[in-house]
Amino acid sequence: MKATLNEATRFVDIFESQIISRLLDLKARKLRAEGKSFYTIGSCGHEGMAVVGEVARLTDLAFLHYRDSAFLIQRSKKLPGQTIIHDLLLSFCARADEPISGGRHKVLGSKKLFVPPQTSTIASHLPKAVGAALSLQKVKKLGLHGELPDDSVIVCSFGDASLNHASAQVALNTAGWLSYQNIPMPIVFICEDNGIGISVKTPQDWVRNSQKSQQILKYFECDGLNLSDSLSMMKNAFDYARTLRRPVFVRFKTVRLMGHAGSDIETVYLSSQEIKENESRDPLLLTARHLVKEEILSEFQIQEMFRHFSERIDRVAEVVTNHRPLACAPEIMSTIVPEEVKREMPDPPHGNRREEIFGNEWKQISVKQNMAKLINWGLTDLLLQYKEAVIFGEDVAKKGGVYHVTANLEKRFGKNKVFNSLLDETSILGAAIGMAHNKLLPIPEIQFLAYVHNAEDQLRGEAATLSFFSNSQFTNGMVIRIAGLGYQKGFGGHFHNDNSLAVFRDIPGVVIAVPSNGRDAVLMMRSCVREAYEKGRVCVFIEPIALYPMRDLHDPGDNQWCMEYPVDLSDSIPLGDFSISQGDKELCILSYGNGFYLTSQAKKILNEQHELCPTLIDLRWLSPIDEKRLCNILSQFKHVLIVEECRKTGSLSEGLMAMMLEQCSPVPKIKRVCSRDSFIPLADAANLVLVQKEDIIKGALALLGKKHE
Ligand SMILES: Cc1ncc(C[n+]2csc(CCOP(=O)(O)OP(=O)(O)O)c2C)c(N)n1
Ligand SMILES: [Mg+2]
Repeated sequence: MKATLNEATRFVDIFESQIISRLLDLKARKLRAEGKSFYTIGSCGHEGMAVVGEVARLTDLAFLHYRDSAFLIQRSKKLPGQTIIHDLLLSFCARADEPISGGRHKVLGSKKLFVPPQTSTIASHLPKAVGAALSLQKVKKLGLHGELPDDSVIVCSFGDASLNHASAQVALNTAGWLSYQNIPMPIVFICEDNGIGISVKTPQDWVRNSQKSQQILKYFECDGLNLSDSLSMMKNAFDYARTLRRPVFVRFKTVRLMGHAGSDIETVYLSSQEIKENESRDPLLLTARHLVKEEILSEFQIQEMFRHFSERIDRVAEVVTNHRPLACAPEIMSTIVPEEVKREMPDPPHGNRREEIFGNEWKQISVKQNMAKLINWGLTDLLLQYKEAVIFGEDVAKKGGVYHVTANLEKRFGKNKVFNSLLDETSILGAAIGMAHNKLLPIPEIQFLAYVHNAEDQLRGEAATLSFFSNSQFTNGMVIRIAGLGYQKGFGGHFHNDNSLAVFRDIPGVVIAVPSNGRDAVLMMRSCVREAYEKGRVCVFIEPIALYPMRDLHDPGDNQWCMEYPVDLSDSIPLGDFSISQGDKELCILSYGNGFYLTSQAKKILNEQHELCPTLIDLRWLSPIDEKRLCNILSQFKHVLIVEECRKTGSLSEGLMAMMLEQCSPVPKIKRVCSRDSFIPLADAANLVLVQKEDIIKGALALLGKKHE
C-alpha cells in the first residue's frame, strides 16, 4: 500500500533529522581529529530514535540515552525558532555559549525542549524519570500547577547493557511497584538494544526475555531500523501510557555503527564479518531504500539532502569553532550554586490555619520540647506554608518514621503530601529529583545515614550536578533529611550509628546542616527549605539521632536541652551562621552536632574543676562555612580545640585545621579530638571509639599544657 501524502511528508521529515544526526556525528569526528571537538560518542545506528521525537509531545519530559541526537533534532521541529545544528556543534566543541551546559559537557538537553541534560553515569537517569512520572499525579492531586501538563508522558531511553545496571533495575521495579497499586505511572522506557555495551555483547534476546515475562510494565518491541514499524509501535506505546497512565517498556532494536566512540577500535572484539553485517543494517540506508521504493524521494533527492546538510553543517562549524571556550574557574563554577531566585517564598499561613493543623498540640506550642518534637512541628509549619512540599521515605507516613519525627504528618496533610516509599534509597532520591523537575518541593527522608551510601550517586552524581551541567536552567531543589551519627547508648551498632559525613563534604554546592538542638534544627530547616524552593538548591539535613529525645544536659531533669519552638515563621538561621557562647579568649572549642552537646557538658567541668571558661562555637553548617568570619574570630584565641564526632580521617576537622592554618592570623595553637577510624561496635563498646566528654576535657587541658588529675 502506498504511503499517503501525510505519511510521506512525515517520513521525509524524520529522515531529514536522521541525516542531520549522522552528519553531525561525522563532523564531530573530523573536528576531533583537528583538535576542535572533544566528544565522539555518537548516535550512528540509533537515528531511528527520531521517531520517538516525532511521536512524543514537546512537553513529554525526556530523560535521554546519550545516543539520542536524532530524537532531539526531531523534537526541535516542534518548537519554532530552534537552532539545533548550531547548538549541537557548540556542544561537541565545548564552547561557552553552548545553550544547555554552557560548554561544561557534551550533553543532550534543552530547557525549551523539555530535555534535562543527563550525566554519563549509565542508568542513573531512570530513577528520576520515575519520580517525574509520579509527580504528574501528585501535582494534580495537590491542586498545583507543575512544569508539565497533567496528561504528559515521561520519556526515558537507555542502552541494552544499561538495562542490567542496579539503577535501571530499581527504577523499573519502582515503576512497577507503583503501578501495581494503581498509582498513575505514565512513563515509556525505551531500551535501545544494539546488542552490545562497549565490547560486551548482550546475550541473544536477553532484553526481550528478561522483560517480556514481567506482568506489570506493558511490553512492546519494534524494529528501530524500520520507520513504519517503529512509528506505529511507538504510537501504540505512547497512547497506552498516556491514556491508561501505566508504564511501558519498549525494546527498540537497533544497531551501533562506527564503534562505541571515536577512540574505540571495534576490530579488537568484533569480527570483520560482524562489522560488515552491522553496516548493512544502517538505518539511514534502510530508510533511504524505503523512500526510494515507495517513490517518496528519488536517489538524487536523497543525495541532495545529504549534500545540503553537509554543507550547512560545515558552514555552521566554521563559525562555531571560532566561539570561545570557558575562560576561567569562576565562570565554570558560576552555575554550581543556582543563585537566581526563581520563585518567591510563599506567605506564612493566614488566620487560624496553624491552630487547626496542629490540633491539640497547639496548646503546648510554648512548652519546651526535645529535638524530635520540634522538628515535627517545624515540618508541620513548612508543609502548611509550602503547597509544593512533599515528605516521603521508608515508614514516614502512618508510623511517623522510626523515631516518630514525622508522626501525625500524614494525618494532618493527607497521603498526597506525606507518603511511604518502597524500601530503596536510590528510588527515594531519584524520585526527589524527578518530582523537583515538575516544581514539587521534595523533602525525602533517608532512614539512617549508613543507608545513603548505596544511593549516593543520585545525590553526588545527579542532583548536585544538575545546575552545573544545565547552566542553572534546570534545578532540583530538595531537602534530604537523614537521621544519623553515633551515641545511641549502645543501640544499633554501626549501621545505626554511622559517623562519617565524608561522602557529602566534597560535593560542590550542596548545603550540609547538622543541628545540635531542636530549636536550631527548626530554624535551619526553614533556611534549607527556602533555599531549595527559591533557588533550587540541594540540601542535606543531618539529624543526630541521639539528640532526638535528649532533654537534659548535665543532670536528670534539668531540661536544659529542651527548647522552645520558634513560633515566628520569619525566624531562621541563615546558611553558614554559627553560634558563639560566652567565654574567655584563652580557649575556643569548635564543634557541631553531638560534639557540641558533649562540649557543652565538658565546659561545666572545665569551669568548675579547672577554672577554665572556654568559648564554644557550634558550627551548625558543615557547608557552607563562613570561613572569613570564623577565622577572624578564631584568630582572637590562644588555643582552639576541634571536637569531631566523626571518624578522624575524612572528617570536617581536617578541613577546619587546614582552614585555620591558612587563614588565621595569628594562628592559634590547635588540637583535635576525633572519633577513631573505626566502625562502630554494638553496645557500650561504641563509646570506646567515639569521642567522649572525658576526651574533650583531656584534650582541652593537654592543649593548654595543664595536667589532668
Ligand atoms: C555506571 C557506569 N559504569 C560504566 C560506564 C562506562 N560505560 C559507558 S557506556 C557503557 C556501555 C553502555 O552500553 P549500552 O547501555 O548498551 O549503551 P550503548 O552504548 O550500546 O548505546 C559503559 C560501560 C558508565 N558510563 N557508567
Ligand atoms: Mg548497547
